[in-house]
This record gives sequence, C-alpha cells and structure tokens, in this order.
Amino acid sequence: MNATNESSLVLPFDCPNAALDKWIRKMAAICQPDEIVLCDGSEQEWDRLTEQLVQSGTLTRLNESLHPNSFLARSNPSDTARVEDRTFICSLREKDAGPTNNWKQPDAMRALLKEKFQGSMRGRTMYVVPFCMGPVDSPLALVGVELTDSPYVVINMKIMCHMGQKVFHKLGAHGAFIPCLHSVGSPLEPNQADLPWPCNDEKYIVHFPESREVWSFGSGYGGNALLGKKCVALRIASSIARDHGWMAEHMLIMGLENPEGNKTYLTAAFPSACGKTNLAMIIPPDGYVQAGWKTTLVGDDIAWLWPGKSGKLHAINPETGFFGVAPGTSWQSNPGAMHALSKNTIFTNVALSDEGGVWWEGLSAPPKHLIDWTGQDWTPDCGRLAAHPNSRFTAPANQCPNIDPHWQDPDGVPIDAIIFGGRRPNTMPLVFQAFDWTHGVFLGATQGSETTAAATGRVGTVRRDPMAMLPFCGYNMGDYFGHWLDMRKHIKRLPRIFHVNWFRKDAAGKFLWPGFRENLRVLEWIVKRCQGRIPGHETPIGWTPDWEDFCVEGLEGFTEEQFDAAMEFRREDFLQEITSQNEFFLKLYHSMPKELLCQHELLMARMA
Ligand code: O2Y
Ligand code: MN
Repeated sequence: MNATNESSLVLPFDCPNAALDKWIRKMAAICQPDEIVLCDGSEQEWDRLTEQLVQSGTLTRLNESLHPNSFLARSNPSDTARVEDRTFICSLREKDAGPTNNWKQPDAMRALLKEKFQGSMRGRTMYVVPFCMGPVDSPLALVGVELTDSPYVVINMKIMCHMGQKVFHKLGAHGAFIPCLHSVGSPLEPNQADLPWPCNDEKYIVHFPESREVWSFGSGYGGNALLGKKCVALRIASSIARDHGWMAEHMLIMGLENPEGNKTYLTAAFPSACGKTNLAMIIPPDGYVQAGWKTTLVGDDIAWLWPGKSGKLHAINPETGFFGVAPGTSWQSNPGAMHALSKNTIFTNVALSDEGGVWWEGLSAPPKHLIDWTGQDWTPDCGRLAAHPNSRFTAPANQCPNIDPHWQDPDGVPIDAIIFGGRRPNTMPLVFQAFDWTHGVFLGATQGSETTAAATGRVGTVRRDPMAMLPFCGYNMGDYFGHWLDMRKHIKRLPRIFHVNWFRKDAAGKFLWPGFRENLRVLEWIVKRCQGRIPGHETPIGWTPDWEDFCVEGLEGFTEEQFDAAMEFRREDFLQEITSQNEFFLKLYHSMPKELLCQHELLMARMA
C-alpha cells in the first residue's frame, strides 16, 4: 500500500460510514502504512496480536499457571509516562485553553503534525480501532476511532474500552466518531529490523477541542497512546460536556451498602499519589464486614456525570479496564486489584521472576533474582528498582470481585456524595463537609497535595490540582469552574460535597489517621450526613464530625484526643492556606468566576 494520494487508495475492508472511509484514506495517504487492518476486538485477534508481539520481542508470555493469558512488556526507558509538557490543547483562541494548558495555534499545529506524520507508518500496519467510551447503549457513550501503528496499543484498548466489531456496527453508515490518530513515530526502511518498543524522542499529544480530534505522535505508553482514556474521556469529553450540560471528571465511582441494605454511590477526585485506586477498591474493616457493610466498584479513574431521571447526578465509568500503578499494589493493600490482575492482563515495566511471574516493589518480600524492567539481572542488593515507579497493569475491570452489578448500566448510578482531598501533612482535617454546592466547588478548585522537598527543593509547597483535572481539562480552568457552578441549576437533588485528608501528621511526622481500610469509617460518616441521619458540627471551614457520631469501634487504641488531633483546624495554618490559594487563583484571574473569589473572601472573613 504505497499510495500517497487518498483518492487512489482503497480500503481492504467494507466501510459503510463514508466519513470514516474518507478520513482513514486521508490519514493513510499521510502516514503511508504497508497495510491497513480493521480490528474486530475478538479473542482470535488478541491471540494473533499477542503471539505476533511475543515473536517480535515486545511481549514476554508469563507462566500460564501463575498468570493465565498474561504478558509483560518493557518500554523504551525514554517512554515510561504521560508527557504533560508535550500535551497541547489547540483551541482556536489561546484564552480558551487557558494558562494551565500548553497551546499552539491550530493551523500551525496541524502543519507541524502533518510533517511529523508524513510516512510515519512506513513498514508498519495501520490498525483501525473503533472504540466506545461508556456502555455502548448509554446516552453519554462517545464513539472514537483510533488509527494506530502499535499492536500493543490495540491489545490494551481491548481491555480498556468497548472495542471492535460491536462499535463498528454502532457507528453504522452515518454515526459520528472522534478521530484519533496515533503513531509511535518510528517508520521502518525495507529490511530494517524493528525495535521491541519503537517510539520517537519528539512527542506530541495534541487535542483540537472545537473539531474534537486527537493526534498523538512519538509515544507508545499509557495515556499518551491509549487515546480513549485521558485524551478522549477527559480532555475532549470535558469540552463536549461543557457544551452539552454534563461533566467529564477525573473521579473514582464506588458504592457503599450499609447493613440495612441501603446503598449510596459516591465519587472522589484526588491528585495523584493519594490512594485513589485503593479507595475505589476499598474493603471494609473486619468488624464492618461482619456487621454487613459492603463496598462495590463502578470505576477507578474517570466518571461522566449528568443530571439523571432521579433528579440526582448519575455517573458512568467510560472505561472497562484498569491501567493501574503496580508498585505498592499487594494482597494487603489492594486485594481487589490483585484479583483483577490475576489473568488476561498486560504488565508494562514490572520485573520478571525466574518462575515466569511478575514482581514489583511493595508486592512481597524481594525475590533473590529477577529480570528488572530494563531487562537486566536484578538482585536485592543491586541498588536499582526492579520495577519502574510508573509500571502498570492493564486488567479487565470485570475481574475485580466487587465490581458493582450496575457498572455497565447505561443510565449510570445515582451519586449522593462527591469527595475531594489531597495529601496534606498539616492544615486540612481528616474530613469536613462543604456548606453548600458553591462552597464545595471552592473546595475542589483549591484542592492540592504538598509536594515533597525532592520535587520542589522547598518543604511545604502545595501543588494545586483542582478537581484532579489540572492535566486533563480540555479548556480554560476558570471556565471549567464556571461550568461546575452552572451545573447546580440543572441538578434537582444535589450531591453533598466533602474534603478528606488521610495524610495528616503529628509534630513527630507520624500519621494521625491509620488510613487504608479504616478510611471506610470516614465514608460511613459521609453517607450518614448525606442521609441526614446525624448532625454536623459547624466550623469556619465547614461541617465536621463530632466524636460521638464518628465510629471508632474496633479501632484499637484510637482515642478522642487522637481524633481531635486528626480533626483540628488551626487559624494560623488556614491563613497561610488562604494566601497560597490566592497565588493559584491569580494565575487564573481573567477567567475566574466571581463566586469562587467570593468564597475565598468568605473563608477569610470566617477566619478573622
Ligand atoms: O503514565 C501514564 O500514561 C498513565 S497515567 C494514569 C493512568 C491511569 C490512571 N490515571 C492516570 C493519571 O495520570 O491520572
Ligand atoms: Mn488518573
């Protein structure tokens, strides 16, 4: 297939959708792949591609009895994470991307990309991957088509979203789709041997929010390459959601059922490294399990929310898999994830054990010998990490034992609580409730985590990550806050909004709250507040729990004094917090909604 002119190019499959047919031919004329293959998402296709990737050295088949139908990939060491500094929102006007996104004028970016993509798939196959984010029959479902020259991307997409024939059928002759072009940017000359992980040093992850398109060049890794996830389900979807009165959020969705059988669904948005996956898959403490509490998982990363028929916000998880961080995941920290990754899983950049299994830091005691993520021999005393800190497992969500029965319900699940939070060694109490929606939006807009001294060279700097959307909002962050505030008018039964901090420390640097499964106690208080079953304590920062209303039964040795310390708020700390919030708001000054500036003033006044 050497045609460089789209009109002389004929697809090797029947494509009833004229717009799709035209776009594929146009992109193929630019990228010049050797062949074009339409992906059907079948098991046979999985078997064929995984075997091909084993033969080419990209994948290692794991021991079938330890990890059935599972594989290990090692990426190029230069391609191990999302590249935020190479991610662009190319809106027509710079101010619509806002000061927190990289921007380039769309025509200039298109010209640059066309040059990069010119011949970029030579010597490779262009896979046509029809995909659907959200249950295929959901009113919010978004169809995309990813053209990629990476078979590794194809097999990951099969786990992460609805993909293949069923989506191609849904698209039909006239259905709309989000065009997503992806190339690893490493064309092959005739007879040139391929690399196990082809990629390009120069990377571009580009979004055109007005025309709803994604172009990704140079990386084969995660969020850079599996374009349904961060690119479509967050950046493009957030822009669509703003225009159509719904919300695309970087949130987990979970259900909590009390012993009386009442189930409450909640969502939570945290900056990275705050234990979002662990909370999504939380198992109640033993006493709670015996008493009949149950937790269920709807989604671990992304929530799409809209005002549903019940009058509440309803949520769907647009994904069907987890792209979870491996290090730190263990049978102790997250048995749900361990079950999910026990079969049919792709591991990327973890270590390989001598038995043909996988290992990463925090999984178990270190084995005597491993092959590390770079392919070198590893021993516990070698001074190197065995797994890359951003190593991942791509696992089907339905393998999680407590997946919610409604996780694929096209109408979603009704949400009663939204939780924000961050990793804050001081200032922020364990939990408090916003006074109302607007105050809750303010809490989300100002959330953040304290950065470690290593990251900034300073101690105590808070990196603001509003609604955990800083790298994922497809438009101006100030306008995004405005959209949150507007949504209030369309939701009859508003969810209550809370802020949590599992990471508060005492003067000696010891955590004041045990965390992990015990976090369920905080969720219990949240649920009871949503149900109006217990009073809150009004403070200048919001509603907080009284000791009498917070269950510590079975939490050996946790005293009222410790509770008070975890819940304390100090005016001096908050005055510093207000100043730091102000610095962040100033960056967004031109588009900042007045209501949030007013919330800031009100907080200051309450602290006076
Ligand atoms: O580095 C990557 O490409 C993965 S980032 C990621 C993966 C799963 C869920 N969330 C994230 C994130 O960065 O928020
Ligand atoms: Mn995420």
